[in-house]
Amino acid sequence: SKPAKAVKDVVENAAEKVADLLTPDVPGSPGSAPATLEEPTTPHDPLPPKKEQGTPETVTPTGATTGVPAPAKAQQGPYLTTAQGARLRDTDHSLKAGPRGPILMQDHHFREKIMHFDHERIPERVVHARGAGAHGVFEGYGTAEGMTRAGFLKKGKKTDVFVRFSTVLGSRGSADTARDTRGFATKFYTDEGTFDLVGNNIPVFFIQDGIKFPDVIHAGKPHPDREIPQAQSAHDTFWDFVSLHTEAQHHTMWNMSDRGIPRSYRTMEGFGVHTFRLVNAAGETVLAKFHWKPKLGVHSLTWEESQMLAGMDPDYHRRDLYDAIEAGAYPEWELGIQVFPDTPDETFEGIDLLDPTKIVPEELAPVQPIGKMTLNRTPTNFFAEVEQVAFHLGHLPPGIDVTNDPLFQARLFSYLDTQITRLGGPNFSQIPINRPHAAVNDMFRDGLHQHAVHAGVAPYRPNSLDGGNPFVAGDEENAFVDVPVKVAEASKVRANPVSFDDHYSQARLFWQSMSPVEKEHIIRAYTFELGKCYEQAIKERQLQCLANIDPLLCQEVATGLGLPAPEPTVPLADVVPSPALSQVGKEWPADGRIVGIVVDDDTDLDDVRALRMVVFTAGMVPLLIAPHGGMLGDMPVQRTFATGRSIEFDALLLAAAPAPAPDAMPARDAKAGANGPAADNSAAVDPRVTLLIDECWRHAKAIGAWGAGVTALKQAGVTGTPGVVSGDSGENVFSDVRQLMASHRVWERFPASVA
Ligand code: HDE
Repeated sequence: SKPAKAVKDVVENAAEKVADLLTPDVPGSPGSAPATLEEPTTPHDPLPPKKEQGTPETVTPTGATTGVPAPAKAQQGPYLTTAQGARLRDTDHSLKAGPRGPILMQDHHFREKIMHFDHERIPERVVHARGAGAHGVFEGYGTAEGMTRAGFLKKGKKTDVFVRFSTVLGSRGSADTARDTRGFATKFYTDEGTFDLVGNNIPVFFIQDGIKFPDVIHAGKPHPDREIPQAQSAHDTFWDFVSLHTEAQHHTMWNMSDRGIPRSYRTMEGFGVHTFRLVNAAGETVLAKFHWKPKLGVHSLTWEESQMLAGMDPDYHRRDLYDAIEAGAYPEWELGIQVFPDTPDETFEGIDLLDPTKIVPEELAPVQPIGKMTLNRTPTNFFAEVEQVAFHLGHLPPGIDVTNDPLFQARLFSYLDTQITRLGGPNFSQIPINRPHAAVNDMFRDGLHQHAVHAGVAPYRPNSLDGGNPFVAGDEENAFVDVPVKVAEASKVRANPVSFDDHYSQARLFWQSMSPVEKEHIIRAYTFELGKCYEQAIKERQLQCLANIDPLLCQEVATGLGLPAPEPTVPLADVVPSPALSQVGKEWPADGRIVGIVVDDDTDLDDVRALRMVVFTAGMVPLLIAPHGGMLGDMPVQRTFATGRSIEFDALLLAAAPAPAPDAMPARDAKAGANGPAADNSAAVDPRVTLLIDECWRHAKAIGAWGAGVTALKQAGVTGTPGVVSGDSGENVFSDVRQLMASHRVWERFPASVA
């Protein structure tokens, strides 16, 4: 056993280190604090045990305490113990009858350890199983004060948040970059009760009535016989459903667009989808749709990148989120609302606000910013926080209320219900990540996993035994307002309003709003997905839907499938394109982007050192890629030609043209890309570097070179093509590359075949 002094020293040192770790680093508006950005994957010592293993929500980052008593500590003291706290001297050997066994039934430590392990897993979410989460803070701008009484939107008010991003269809272990809708669920721990904004990165949904939800999900999930394909919509049952339930065509169009393969969670928009009702202190109401606008702009992967990532780094989005936060490049979104008058017909400019398959173009109702969210803390324990977080649309603070959107109404049932199975009973709001930061006094008692020790004898109202406690609140005490909306006098029916019958006009609006390169991507996506279907009738039915959206789109996909393009069966809607829907043609900050720098032992290190500082100062993360690992002078090599692959980098800089190493892949003759000029093979460059350039070129990333690096560009045959720059120093080249990165990609490299 260790001498007590040594143990004490270890614990105290660890506590100090943890205190350093827990002190939030300067969040820094990127660019302002270059020193806080660092390559997050540099090998470092294992983290010491946390000083305080109380749950993170006991005291929140903004200093607020939760509304419930401090929870039991998860881990205390330096010694390994049983679950009951008895110190242990051995956990590697079971208690046996002699060294050769058998194991004794009486080994209580063995039984407890294995019993607990056997039950470590809980059911994964029936949808949105794969996700990643982070903590942060929301600050209100005060601009919504006239419209809602919700306190967290008041000017300067700071509220802790926890966000979970997710894919929809895949299992918990599936790849992040599958073509899919992304969940964007935010828990605002407001002083007035938790508000869950459970949105997606796509502003519309597949179905208009929640009763179809099991059906659309059954169609999207793997086939029941073989349980394939995983995390894919490219299969018969999905296209069978969406071509039969044509209301799904608008959402499907978004999925087939670049929105289905985001570059990062940090570059996704978020949408509350449904129309909400806001109510102010005077009881006046407006209808509103919530939007999250990412500071970094909306940006996507290319299809090839997403496929490569699914194999090479299936955790890409999760890693990107956590690396960015750890590097100090805190992701930010502005929360905005589109506001509509609360008229009895609940429409705006002819658009039914209760139809969740419809958007209101931003050009008709601008998104008004009402606050900003910054994600600044990664989870301490993934299971405890990301897996156990439970969102529910009915978690609403005073000032925000529901509408009669039939999808919204169905969700109000589903989210509470699903947690009973997933989290094992009705007390999941007592799990630390789910605890409100407002005081809770709910009269709910007992049930599985009850953690509270409720005092008092009268959990009912009114009572005379507990002093009348709890009391009900009125307007003065900021009670929740169920807006007394009139309900139409009507018969019970299973039917939709007539306005829900238009299934194509907005899919057409989306298509017509895309730039040529985005249209090209959509065509390729439909052609790929339908090409993966076996049933001819399904392909034909979906082509009919495309014909009803846009004949050109239909024709292009039909050609790819080798099928005739049908004529439209509905009149084509006359739509006014919405430029806000396109991701191309705008400029954005490139904070937290990754810049790969190819160097070798002959490279001028002073130049590279200066370049790294400039990249840091620009708020980006430079990664040195060299033929071997270890150090290059005083700088760490972060990727080698064996471990670095193009998909990780947003831009590539070359300071070297390293000769082929013995372990390199065989060289190829000429540039493989269909649109690139022929390669110059006069200088032999390591083919892995050529591949790096080739892929970055194909994926329309900015590429720059100086010195020997220019030879590598020549060898790859990309010199003189759009977005490939050279200069006389790293700094010089980076200033051009930085400009190119503002547009996210060098779009000219995609020669689109459609106008
Ligand atoms: Fe969900 N959805 N959903 N959904 N949803 C769930 O709740 C459901 C819908 C969304 O990170 C489940 O706790 C129904 C629209 C997100 O924990 C479940 C309907 C939108 C998440 C459920 C919808 C969403 C979920 C599964 C149709 C965007 C992940 C686990 C009426 C506005 C939340 C859980 C997280 C999760 C039901 C439609 C977003 C089964 C019945 C529309 C982001 O309750």
